[in-house]
Amino acid sequence: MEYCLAVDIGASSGRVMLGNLEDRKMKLKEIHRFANNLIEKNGHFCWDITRLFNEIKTGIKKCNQLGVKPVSIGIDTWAVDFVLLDEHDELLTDAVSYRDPRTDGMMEEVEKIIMKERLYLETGIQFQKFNTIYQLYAIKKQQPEVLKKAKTFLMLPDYLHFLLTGKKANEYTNATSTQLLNAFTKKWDKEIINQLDLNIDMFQEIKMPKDKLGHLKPELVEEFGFDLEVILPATHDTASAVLAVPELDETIYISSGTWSLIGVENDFPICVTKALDYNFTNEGGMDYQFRFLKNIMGLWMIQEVHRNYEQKYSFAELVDLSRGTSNFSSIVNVDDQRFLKPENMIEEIQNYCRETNQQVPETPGEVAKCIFDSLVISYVQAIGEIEEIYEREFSTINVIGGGSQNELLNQLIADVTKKEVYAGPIEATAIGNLVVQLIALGEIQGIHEARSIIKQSFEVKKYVHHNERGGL
Ligand code: LFR
Repeated sequence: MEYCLAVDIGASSGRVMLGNLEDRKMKLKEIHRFANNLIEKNGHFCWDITRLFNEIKTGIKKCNQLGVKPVSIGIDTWAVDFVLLDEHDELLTDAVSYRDPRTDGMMEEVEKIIMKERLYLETGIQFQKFNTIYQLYAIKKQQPEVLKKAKTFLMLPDYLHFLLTGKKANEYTNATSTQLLNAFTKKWDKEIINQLDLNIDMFQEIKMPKDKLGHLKPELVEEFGFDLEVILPATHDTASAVLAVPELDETIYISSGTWSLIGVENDFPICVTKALDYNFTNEGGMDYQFRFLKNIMGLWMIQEVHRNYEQKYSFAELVDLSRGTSNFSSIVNVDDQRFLKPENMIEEIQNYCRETNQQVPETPGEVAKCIFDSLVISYVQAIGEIEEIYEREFSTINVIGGGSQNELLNQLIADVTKKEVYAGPIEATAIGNLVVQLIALGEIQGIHEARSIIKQSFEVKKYVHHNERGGL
């Protein structure tokens, strides 16, 4: 019975989870949890990557107190963000966040060089102004000397794995989110990279989930008192999360966290015009599956509101307060870029309502209701687009991730879509991360078996629509 460590870092918190199989059921124990947030550094919004690495080390050391020696570790985070290293493998850049405005206008600049349609046909990736391609182009325009010195490009989980092992690689699922990987060859798209005059040599070999990257550096083995092998999970958190959807055949998933990722799984990328028009992406997954999905602004909005109210109300209280405002019905377009990183989310929502001649939310309950209702409207629209492209209806929706604990939202989704909603597992991302390590270790035979083990191991709640309500 092997123990593995899954490190899952999201935009608002990270956790180190210890996992193993017992009687063909998966056991999961959170051994360390830490906060994550944006910090302002050198004029940019950044992630505190040094602190995050120290938190990972703290988590690993906790195994000693528990008397457990795991054999492997894998790290996942959000996508698109990266660091550049110089010839001495020192950081040339901060870990700038995708919410930083440095990419403003970059999508338009890149479009002058590569036609949108072509970029989509080659990469299958949606157009988001924060994609790696636009972040790299921003560096090229704003700090050309940095790009000239860059010898290594690593996405954030790649960099954290490098700090553990000293080994460099670009993991496939995360690399697809750069919009620089060819969806068909599954390799770096040299033509696109050359056309943008980016140094092709800084990109590393693409490695797949399940590949073994290497063992810990000797100094870390000494510090922890035991060795670990880095087994690459799907390092893009959404790729890991979707692996943990218990049954995918008939269902639309919503990976619900800071973002809501809504879509279906496929054997091939879908790059038809409609998919481009609706801005759906085809992100790479385990075993070369594709996640055809759409990014919806997600719980980020309520997380920011929670922060703006100076944590005076818990998330559960905001949900409860929203229940008492049934007459309030203003809606915002959650996908409007103004909500990506506004100075103050409450004021941004209020201004939107004012500008669109709707009732302005004043109380915390009204603000929360406006967010939840608006999210559900956006889900319904995305589901309609998926069904239109697939020319079929899906009967169920599986909500996974931290957001699947929001019962109000789950019920609302069921009421409005009239589909059955299954909620859970909550720790989908860590579970998906772990199963890949367990597959690599030969403890699970493949993703099909993994999904059936997950189904037997974790609670999934069912929501059916209330006919009498049926709508917002
Ligand atoms: C979710 C996620 C999304 C990605 C966004 C930015 O955590 O990874 O999949 O589009 O963050 O990286």
